[in-house]
Amino acid sequence: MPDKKVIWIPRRLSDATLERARRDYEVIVNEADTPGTAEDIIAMSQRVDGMIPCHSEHFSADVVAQLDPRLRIVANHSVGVDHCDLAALKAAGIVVTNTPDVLSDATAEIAMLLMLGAARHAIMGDRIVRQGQWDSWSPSFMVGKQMTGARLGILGMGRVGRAFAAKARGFDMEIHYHNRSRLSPEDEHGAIFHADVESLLDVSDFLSLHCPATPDTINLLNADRIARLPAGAVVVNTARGALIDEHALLSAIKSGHIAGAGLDCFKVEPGGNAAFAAHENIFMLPHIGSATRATRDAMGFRALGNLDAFFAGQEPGDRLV
Ligand code: 8YV
Repeated sequence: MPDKKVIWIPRRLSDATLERARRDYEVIVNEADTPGTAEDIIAMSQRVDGMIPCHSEHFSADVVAQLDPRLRIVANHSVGVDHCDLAALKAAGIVVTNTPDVLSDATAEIAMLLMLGAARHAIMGDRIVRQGQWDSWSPSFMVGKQMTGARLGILGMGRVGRAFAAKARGFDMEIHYHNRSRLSPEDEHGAIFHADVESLLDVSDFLSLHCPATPDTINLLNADRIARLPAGAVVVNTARGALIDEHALLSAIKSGHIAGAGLDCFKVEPGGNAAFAAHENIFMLPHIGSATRATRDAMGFRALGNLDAFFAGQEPGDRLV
């Protein structure tokens, strides 16, 4: 029996994932569950053959340049890989994988929660009842924005965008989307394609972002684009904080042009944006889109499956570089 490969797991992954990892590998786990620093990543590269990082471990070009050649694979426990400089990792000959598919439904569920919560004043309503401030009722009390029949714009129609569209169809929403390439009619399920972002924004009573953070998508939703949204639109982001110009969003919330926002991700994480806190029509969550038991197990298993394939001399199913 050959020696087990050594892997580093910098965050506390699900119990089932750790159990399987320990069965098949010699595992170094950061039991403290603190984000791995650049120094940690560089030091660990001398001790391990593979790593299963989360989006909290940053493989910048500078870090990659200092990695020991022992490290051969970074099997991410995430679908997004904006924390990895893929070009640098490729140049260093390190294989990189991610965990697509398995988190699409959980993330789409959180997008739906955020959309409903922002549209129907979930934060204010909860606060009023919870704090014993519910002392009157009237037909004009806490009137929100109806989703049923409204136009939903989906920016980025990849796996999560499509899972979200499927859920939104249950709300009888009219689905519009923009994507780098148009989907096949079978995948569109009647959704209306927009060849450019601007034309999508013009019709998005609700807008949900589902595209990756890349140099091209930073501040994709800027002041000019927010201005194009119909008055009273609701904006949802479960993708990456980098996609939104937060100052522009805040101005549009203050002016009332944007009726509400549902945000699971922020420019600064962890932490978020303190300036949003004064606005109860911004419904915020701390980056928990994929945080369900089933999905955490599936993500861990997907990452391990990629490691298993690589160390067996096969092509990992989710290889990016
Ligand atoms: C994960 C995510 O929780 O997979 C992603 O890209 O943003 C999240 O759903 C996180 O990245 C886990 O590492």
